[in-house]
Order: sequence, then structure tokens, then C-alpha cells
Amino acid sequence: MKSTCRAVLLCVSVLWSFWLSDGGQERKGLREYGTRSSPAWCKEGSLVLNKCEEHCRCKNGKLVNCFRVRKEFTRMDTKERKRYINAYKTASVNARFKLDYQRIVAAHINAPDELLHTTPVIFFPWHRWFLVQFENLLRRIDCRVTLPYWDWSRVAHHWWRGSRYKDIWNPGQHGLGGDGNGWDECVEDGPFSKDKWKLLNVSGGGCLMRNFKHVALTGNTHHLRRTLSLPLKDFLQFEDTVRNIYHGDLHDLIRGTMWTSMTASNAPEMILHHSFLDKLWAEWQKKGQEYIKAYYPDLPSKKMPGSNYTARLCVVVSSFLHL
Ligand SMILES: [Cu+2]
Repeated sequence: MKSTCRAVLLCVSVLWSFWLSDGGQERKGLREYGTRSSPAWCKEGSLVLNKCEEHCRCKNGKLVNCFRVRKEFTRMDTKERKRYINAYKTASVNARFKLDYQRIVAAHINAPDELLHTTPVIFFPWHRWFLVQFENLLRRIDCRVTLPYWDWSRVAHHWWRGSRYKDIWNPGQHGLGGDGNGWDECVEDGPFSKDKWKLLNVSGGGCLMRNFKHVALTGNTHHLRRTLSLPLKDFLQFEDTVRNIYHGDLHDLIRGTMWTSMTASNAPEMILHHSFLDKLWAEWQKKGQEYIKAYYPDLPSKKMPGSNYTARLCVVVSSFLHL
């Protein structure tokens, strides 16, 4: 009973992180905690950052109820974006972390595709579990890192654009590089270009591939607003729209490594895409107590493929965050 209460409490904290996640804005007015154990300025009730940049509440001179903040990638500053990309690259190439990186990527490859992506029972909870595994790994490299999300709805009509400094596909060290070349689809610019980074053997090895199809996304801001406003009874419609339209669109239009579930989990953009889908689910859940567990209490209590967690548990993200 006690642990259930704790899980629910922490869940709220993590969902907050999504509400606060519009780039650097939310940091205004927050003071960095540093390493002092009992900061004199820790004003009762104020919100402060701890040394891992978690948002914490100041209570009796101590920082409590700390939670992670996930931010929108194109609204993060250059330094934060580079920090994330460096952690991601370190995880994927450094011998200390590579096996764990591979284990997570392989979990997506080895779980049956139909189960993960065509059954509503598992799609949201499984990918939430998957993202937290990734995030925990990156935070072993730099504890300030959280998974960013990419809100593609804001650029739905030109999502492939990489020419502007803030664009996700920008070729700079703070971007993911752009489209693949016309013949073997290899990405040739940015931190994941073919001369700098390779896919794992479990996903076929070789270069990261993209083959952008310049077609606008269905999920523009208007479409998303409509989907999120669906009433509780239409949960299955909400889930189906996110999974089949929003989720599928990006995989099908980026193509290359993102195109099949046998390789997609090795593409850096997969994390940013799924992190946004997870945020959409979190936004749905924050509409009310009954939305948090809509549909999922009826789930079987079997463990999910590749995971020690049941889908039911992953409805409440922080119950396995170990914060
Ligand atoms: Cu997937």
C-alpha cells in the first residue's frame, strides 16, 4: 500500500515536468543548488535545482520531491543540446556503456513488432519503459541529461527543414544532421554522419540512413489539440491516432534507419520522436485522475517483452524511475 502511494505521488511530479518543459524558460527564477547540503537561501516552499538539475521543493532546509524535466529539443540552448548529443554518443560508443546501450536498442528489435506497435495494450507503456531505460543510461554519463522531445507538430509542413540554426536536422554539433544522400541513404553531416558514427551490429551495422519524403505531417498543432481534447470514453481513438498516425508518419517519412522496427531504435531521432509521443500520453493523463489509468487497469499483469515491468506499472512512469 505504501509503495503504491509513493508511486502515485511521484507520478504527479514527473508529469509536472512535462508541463514545465518549454525550453529554458522554466529555469528563470530557479536557483542552482550546487553541492551545499543545507543552503541558507533554501526558502521554505521554493522551487530549486539540485546539482543534477532536477527540480526540487525546499522543505525544512532540504530539497525534496525532486523530478526530472524533459525539454523540447529545438527550444533547448546549444550547450544543452550538445550535452545531450554527447551523452548519447558516449553511450553508443564508449566500452563502459555500449553493452547497456545495445541491450536497450535490442529490446526493441527483439520484441515482436505486432505486439509493440499494433496492439494498443502495449504501445504506450512499453515505450515509456524503453525511454526511461535510455534516460537512466544517459544520466549515468551526465546526471543533468534528460531525454528531450521533438514537437514536430510546430513544423508539420516543413518538418524536414534543417537550414535554420535551431532545426533538429541542423548539420552543426547541436543538431542531428540532415537527410541521407541520394544513393545509399547514408547521413553525411552532423554528429552522426557516416565518418563519425555507426549503427550497432544488432541493427545491421553501417551508416545511419535517412531518405526524407517531403510530405507534411497530419499531426499539426491543430490536429494535436483536437486529439488531446477527446473525451475519456474515446481513449482508444486517442491511442490509435497517436500510434497509427503520429507515430507511423514520422517513421514512414524519415525512412532509412527509422523505417523498420528492426533498426529504428538505433536512430537517434527515434528517442526524440517517442519522447514526444510519451508526452502526448502524459498530457492526456494530466486531464484528470480517471485519465491517468484510463483503459490500462484492465491490462494483464504479465511482464512486458524484454522488461521486468508490467504494462500496468508503466502507466505510472516514476514507479520505476527510482528517484
Ligand atoms: Cu517502437
